Amino acid sequence: MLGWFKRKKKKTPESEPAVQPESVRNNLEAEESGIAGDAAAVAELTPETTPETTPEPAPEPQPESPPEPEPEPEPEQPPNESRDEETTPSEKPAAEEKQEKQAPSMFKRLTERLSRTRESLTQRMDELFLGKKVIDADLFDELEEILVTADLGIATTQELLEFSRKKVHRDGLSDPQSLKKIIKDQLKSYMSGGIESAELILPDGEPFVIMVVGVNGVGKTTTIGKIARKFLQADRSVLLVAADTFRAAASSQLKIWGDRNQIRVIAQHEGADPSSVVYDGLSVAKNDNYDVVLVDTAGRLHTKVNLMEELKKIKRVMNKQLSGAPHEVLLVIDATTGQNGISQANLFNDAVGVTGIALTKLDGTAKGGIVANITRELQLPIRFIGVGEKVEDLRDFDAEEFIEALFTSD
Ligand SMILES: Nc1nc2c(ncn2[C@@H]2O[C@H](COP(=O)(O)OP(=O)(O)O)[C@@H](O)[C@H]2O)c(=O)[nH]1
Ligand SMILES: [Mg+2]
Repeated sequence: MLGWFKRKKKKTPESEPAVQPESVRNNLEAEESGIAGDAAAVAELTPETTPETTPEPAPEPQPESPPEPEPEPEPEQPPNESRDEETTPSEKPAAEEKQEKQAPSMFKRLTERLSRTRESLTQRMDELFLGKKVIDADLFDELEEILVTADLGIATTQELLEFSRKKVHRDGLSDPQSLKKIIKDQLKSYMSGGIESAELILPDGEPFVIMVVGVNGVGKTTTIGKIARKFLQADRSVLLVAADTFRAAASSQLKIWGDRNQIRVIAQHEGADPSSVVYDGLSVAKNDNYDVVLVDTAGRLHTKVNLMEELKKIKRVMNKQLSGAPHEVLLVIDATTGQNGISQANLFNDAVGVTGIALTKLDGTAKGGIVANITRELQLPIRFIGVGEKVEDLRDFDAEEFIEALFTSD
């Protein structure tokens, strides 16, 4: 969990008055499976084209139902999520191997969740290679069609095929299976590009501020709720800041996540200046020594210029309040939007300098090739992937695991 996020120091529990990690953790475990329904119920799915003047009826936040009583006693630490944030880069492969062994069901779940991409990319490739005895021009043509359909993007596809052609030629290969291996390895290399250097370190004695950006409906608020849980499970205190003040429903949705997780949420009235909410939020975070601050922002792209100006201002205010903040500008991209996600990334990157990506909704798409396209085109690390609406469906992105999940023949 949070593999990209290096822990620099461990606070004593007394210095974290805002949350009670132990009880919170138990609570969290108890309601793990119930989270998707409520979040979806208040999700604001404004299409980008919705005119600003036509407010949707804001869905009332669901009344909080008390957490389901947990029938079985929970183990002290969740078995697969307890220690990873201690992982240093050199220890990582061993730790991952261990995790893989401990959690075959997690891996299996990932393969199931990626089934649509597996069908469109790897299974089609398998069918193609099975029917061919030699590597020829026809094979490359058909391969090109498969890769583009899986949303690898034209440029990435061309580069990948060019690389493969050269390697086949240079190594004198003729067996189509060896071509499959070349493609798999190269995809992995695209997906892990730039990630090593992108590790973040918790600042000493100061809150770590994550500014979450992205267009409407991509999954920002839900992703924030899920990330908050990861930090809580790592015994970090978390503060949420509702800087999407555009519609009341947006902060209601965040408050529901906050209530459910017993996390404080800083919010103001609808229409308030988002920068002022952020100012308040960081003041609280500093005064009360929070470890992590997650800032939700608006995503109404049809007023593109205003939105970008607003985000720039938020960023300036953060930095004024806390030098070095935001430590991470996390762009959330909906995998089902395909190439449009790349354009969004460029837009947000130009405005506020994106440092990491959360790619959501990979479960609902056959176009999971977007992962390689994003990492290669944008040279930005993917921190998290979303493969469903449950909390455990937001996973740390691991190129190796992702590729194995796509290529496993199970
Ligand atoms: N299937 C699926 N749905 C997701 C995922 N991530 C978010 N969602 C859903 O996407 C919808 C919009 O999410 P929301 O957080 O409100 O988006 P926001 O407008 O960017 O804040 C909600 O119904 C979420 O439950 C994911 O990884 N898979
Ligand atoms: Mg939102």
